[in-house]
Amino acid sequence: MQSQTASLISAELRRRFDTSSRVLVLTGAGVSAESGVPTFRGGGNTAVWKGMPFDVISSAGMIERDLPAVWEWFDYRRNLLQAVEPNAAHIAIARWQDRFPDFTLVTQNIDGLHQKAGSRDVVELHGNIWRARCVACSMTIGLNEHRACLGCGAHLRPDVVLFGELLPPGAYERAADAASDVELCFVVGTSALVYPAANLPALAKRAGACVVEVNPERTPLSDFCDEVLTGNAGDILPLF
Ligand code: BJW
Repeated sequence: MQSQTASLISAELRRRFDTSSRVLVLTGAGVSAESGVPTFRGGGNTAVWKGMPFDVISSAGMIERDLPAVWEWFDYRRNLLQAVEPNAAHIAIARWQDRFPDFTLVTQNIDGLHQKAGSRDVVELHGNIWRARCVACSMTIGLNEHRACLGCGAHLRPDVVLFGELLPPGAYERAADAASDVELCFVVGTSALVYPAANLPALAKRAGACVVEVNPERTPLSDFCDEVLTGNAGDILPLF
């Protein structure tokens, strides 16, 4: 383990990790891959649903066009998630929150696995599959089998952010504020293709942070990062 650490993590990154106070971690689907949750791009089983690519079924227009199909797609995924546990990457990140005086975890994931691993106060940019939201009054509630809002009776929809929809009020602002004032920024398991989440590493870099990518594949961010740790998050993050 010691020699693996030595070869993968540079002395400079080790120093940054040991001395930074303000740290931000941005995660994407890849952080849950080792728990068995399929990613959106680059493999997995959920990229197509009944012949529809995920960026069609997970797009704003589908709520008006076919809300039952949207529920069916998210029910299917929620069922898969029921049996899934956090992996070593989620657990390492959850430990970091007590290690750094100022720690922000921002996730694009809707699976709730960071919270299940013990992370608190997670900034969820794309919502959460375990909640529903009223299409009329936007009240956010737990799932109920009637799929009707307890406040106004209108239809419920999954509380997730589809393509072309706005992020939850305040979520990006909170993430951007934190990113604009960090010393160290980890970008873990994201293809960095979806905005505005993909802007956050640039904000961190502009603030003078060391930006570290953890991913088995290269992404559009790789050349811009100060350190690229190539491999699975569950292997790499526990090395810190
Ligand atoms: C591992 C690993 C292991 C594997 N360890 N790594 C600027 C330019 C162009 C377009 C836009 C722009 N700004 C906004 C837009 C439009 C759009 C957008 O970004 N489009 C791009 C695709 C071009 N953005 C939006 O619509 C957003 N809203 C918005 O901006 O509102 C303002 C607005 C409104 C109207 C019009 C225009 C603007 C909302 C985005 C919502 C994204 N929603 C989804 C679906 C959520 C619901 C669902 O789950 O179905 O969120 S899309 C999907 O992608 C999901 C993810 O959170 C998101 C990001 O994916 P992620 O996490 O990066 O996963 P993958 O699969 O792409 O990558 C996995 C990575 O893990 C890979 O790199 C692997 O190598 C790696 N990996 N195993 C570590 N073991």
